[in-house]
Amino acid sequence: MMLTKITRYGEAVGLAAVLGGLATGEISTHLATNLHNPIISIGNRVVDFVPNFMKELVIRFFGVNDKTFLLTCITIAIALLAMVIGRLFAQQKARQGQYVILAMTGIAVLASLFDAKAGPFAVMPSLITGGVTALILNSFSRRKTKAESFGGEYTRREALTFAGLIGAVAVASVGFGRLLQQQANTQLERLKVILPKALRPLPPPPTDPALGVPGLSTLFTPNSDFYRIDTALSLPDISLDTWTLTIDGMVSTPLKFTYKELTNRPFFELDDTIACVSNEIGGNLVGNARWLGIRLDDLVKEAGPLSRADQIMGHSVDGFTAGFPLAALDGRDAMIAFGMNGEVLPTDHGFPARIIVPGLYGYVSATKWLSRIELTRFDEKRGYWIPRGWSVLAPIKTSTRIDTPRNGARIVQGKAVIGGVAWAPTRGITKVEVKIDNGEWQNAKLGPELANTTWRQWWLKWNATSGEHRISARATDGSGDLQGEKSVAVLPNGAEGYHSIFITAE
Ligand SMILES: Nc1nc2c(c(=O)[nH]1)N[C@H]1C(S)=C(S)[C@@H](COP(=O)(O)O)O[C@H]1N2
Ligand SMILES: [Mo]
Repeated sequence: MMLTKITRYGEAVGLAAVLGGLATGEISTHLATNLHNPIISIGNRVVDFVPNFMKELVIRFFGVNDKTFLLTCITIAIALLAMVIGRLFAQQKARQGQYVILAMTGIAVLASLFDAKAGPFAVMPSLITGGVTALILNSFSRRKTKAESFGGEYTRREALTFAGLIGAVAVASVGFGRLLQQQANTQLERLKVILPKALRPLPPPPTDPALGVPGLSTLFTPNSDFYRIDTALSLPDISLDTWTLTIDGMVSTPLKFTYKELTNRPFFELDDTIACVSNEIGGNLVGNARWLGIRLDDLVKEAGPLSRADQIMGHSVDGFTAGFPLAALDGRDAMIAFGMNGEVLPTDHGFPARIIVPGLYGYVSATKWLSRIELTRFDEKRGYWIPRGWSVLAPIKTSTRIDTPRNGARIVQGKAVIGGVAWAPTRGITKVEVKIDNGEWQNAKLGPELANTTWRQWWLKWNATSGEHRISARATDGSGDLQGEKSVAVLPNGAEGYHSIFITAE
């Protein structure tokens, strides 16, 4: 009876001790830049080393919530181990408990060593986390033994456990508070920025057809709904006072700019649809925005690329890299973007600056939290995703998505509208066709074309007869090419195939 009670407390105390350790570790991450708590460090390694097929499965099931899923898994694993440790201590097996803490700390230390820009302090948060956990548990187990020698009063033990829990929660909330405060600082910096207007602003967008077609994607994707894909488990914390952008590598004149210097250059606007190579047919890893920034080709020209350079590689402050051909600067409006849809670039979309190259998938071009542009060679350097099995060259493939009705929907028979978006940056979309059941391909109505870099909305009215229907859609791009019909997987250079849905009219 008494033993089970101790054991139960043991698990609670184990959780509290690990929580206390993690919170202290988290606080220690604020002592220097680029430090991460063990959960983030371990998560970073999982992101780096997890095989492609698993990554695809996770993206398929959790979409843009893949990070939450990963961090939750790691947290649950740590919580389970914390309970095991607590139980070992409660059962007077403190030594075994310490070995488990040591092993966990070892894994975290190892993981943190590989964090981007990891200096000698990288291992500190993990060491502190492990150390504090061990300290809390050791002091608890000593006191417990003492309490038992007094006769093992429950109330005393309960009080001690309670105190331990409260203490840990207090420490944890301090850590959490710091975390929020830190993010608030980045947000404050962002909110203080007032970007210049474009020299020749684009005309205000036309009336959005989505107003008349319920369920159709809006012409521009609001920033809050814009898909987010990156390897960053914690958003980089960047201060504009110290942030700079370097252009170097195979150039005659390496350059370095501050935020102020860059945003004093002439601004232009670009309507461009960006897409992730991992977007499945019918998926939502694609969005359209009005970007605001400066010309990338001008900047590269100023640095003077050497004739042997053939690749432009963006480096992020967090170590991510993306490389695309220097030849892609062929006059298209490649941009260093500082603004998105009338706002300062949101933190999760790359504040303070990112690259946008119309027509290329994000993983080879769209470096967020940009800190360096390196002129290099494809046979010398490869971007983050290339050794992981993805293609070196990655132009965006022509695609169509049916937005409405939703796959599996039950609609009312009679008048209905089928609608969606089609994109083929930088070729543009000239035709979208829809096929209902075994009918002919019918031309859909096309929405306004902002530029050949943006998606086009499309819709088709039909009279839905009672029963089940299969609806497919396909697009033709500005070069007159029909999108690929055969189903092709996202790996290695983007999905192909017509989007088809099944619905029931009743
Ligand atoms: N620093 C950084 N930039 C990055 C990535 C990343 O992991 N880290 N992912 C790229 C990928 S794969 C895509 S599809 C786009 C997505 O941009 P978004 O999150 O603003 O939609 O960002 C690109 N830029
Ligand atoms: Mo991507």
